[in-house]
Amino acid sequence: MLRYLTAGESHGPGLLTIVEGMPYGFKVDTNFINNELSRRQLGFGRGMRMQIEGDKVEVVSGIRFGKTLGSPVAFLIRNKDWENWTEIMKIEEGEAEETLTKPRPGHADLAGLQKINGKDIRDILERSSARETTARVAAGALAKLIIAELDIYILSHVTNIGGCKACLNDPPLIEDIKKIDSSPVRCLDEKAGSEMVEIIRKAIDEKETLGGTFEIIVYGAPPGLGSYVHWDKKLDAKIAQALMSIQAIKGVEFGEGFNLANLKGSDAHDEIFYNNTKKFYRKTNRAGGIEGGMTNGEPVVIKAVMKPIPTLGKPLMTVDMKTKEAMPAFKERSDVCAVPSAAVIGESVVAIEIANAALEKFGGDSIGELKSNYNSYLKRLKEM
Ligand code: EPS
Repeated sequence: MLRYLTAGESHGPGLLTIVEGMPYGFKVDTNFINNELSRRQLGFGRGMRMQIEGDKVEVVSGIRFGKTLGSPVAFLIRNKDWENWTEIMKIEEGEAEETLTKPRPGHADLAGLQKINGKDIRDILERSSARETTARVAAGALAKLIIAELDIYILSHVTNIGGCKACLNDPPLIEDIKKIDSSPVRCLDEKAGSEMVEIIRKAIDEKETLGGTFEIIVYGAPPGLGSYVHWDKKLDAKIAQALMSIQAIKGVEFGEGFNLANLKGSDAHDEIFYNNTKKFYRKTNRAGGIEGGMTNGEPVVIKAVMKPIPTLGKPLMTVDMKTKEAMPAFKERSDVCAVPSAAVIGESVVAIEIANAALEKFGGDSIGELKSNYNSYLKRLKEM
């Protein structure tokens, strides 16, 4: 099992992640990890911060001669912006010159201060910031190395920004990733992509923000990952939790998802077929590749919705914590739309859950052991 922990404040010295449970012998190319980090930084609608940062990992432990040792892998990602925040985010004893006391509706600000009996919203926002997801994408890159060895691949693409929807005849395939990444909004439908850019431009002018939806597809997962036995091992539940933990994500669905409410039983499921080459298969994938908390051998199809970022250029009304007077929330530099980045983060956290389910089922302390266990499982499936 992969266990990971992230640390780091948005404007502190940097972010850290420790990933425990990576088996021995995985080749780790830091260029691949850094490329994942830069994919997370892309997207039209990001704020000035993304022009300051150029996220890169420094390997602190767990890798020798380019391969994992089986010990915890630790990465440090420095915040370039730190040099501009050394006073506000000073580590040594001291006091803030200015405290933030006007909580932004939609952020962790108010409930966070209430929770810790705090006085300065900065003590909350520095950690609740989505900057933290950088460390998760670094961890997700390791998970992608595990699943790639099992021929499992994952993609994400943006399906809606601010009500502008992508229209695709067929679901994207792994070979479409380059094209998706080259769109300024990571949308495979070029026409919708251009419209999305325009509505983001309009939102910038109007000092607004926009949310949207993205889809994640996992190709190549064998049947049987996850569990029909334990509530906390059901794969759809684990994936939903992982996605819901990404800042600003408000909903997750699998396959037909909420549309299942509109369908009859006979239209809601996927009939089972068999032939000698494909073995057991379906002609439809309304379940989104998961039945009974386990993969069923079809692509895993997940959608998630991100709310519009709550830091607004024209702030919503709030109450000053000090004076209790009604006034506009504080504002600071932020993004206008980060759905394309959220999709990449979604890929990373889903990759971690799939890798975990695979490690749980196939085990192995080394890459060789994992693969041989996996291959014997595939062989057995073929014989069924
Ligand atoms: C964020 C606010 C912005 C975003 C940030 C998340 O940062 P800043 O306040 O420095 O302008 O750009 O995202 C990142 C820094 C990142 O790497 O994704 C927030 O409040 O959540």
